[in-house]
Amino acid sequence: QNPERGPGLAVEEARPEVVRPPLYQVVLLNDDFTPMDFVVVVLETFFNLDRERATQVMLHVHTRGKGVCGVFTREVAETKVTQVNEFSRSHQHPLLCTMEKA
Ligand code: TYC
Repeated sequence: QNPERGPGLAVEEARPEVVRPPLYQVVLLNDDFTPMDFVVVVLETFFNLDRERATQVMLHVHTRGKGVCGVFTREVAETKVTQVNEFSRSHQHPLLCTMEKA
């Protein structure tokens, strides 16, 4: 018997428990040296943005100082940050990528 559920619901129903993982914004920082074209390539390559959206995000970062590339679970965000920073360094650009809890 289950009085909490009112009449006609004597049987215990399984209530699927949904747990949402914490999300993290992956953020790109502006600098004075990284070429705009390189930043667009980074956004296309690692964040699957099309050229138009990548250009918008790059210009936002250029004018505002930083901008969100995407929102991911912690491990995915950490991987993106590492990949972008290693890619930038391997091309001798100072471009920096970080993450913030969303
Ligand atoms: N500010 C850079 C320039 O004028 C372009 C740039 C944009 C660099 C976004 C980094 O995350 C960045 N060449």
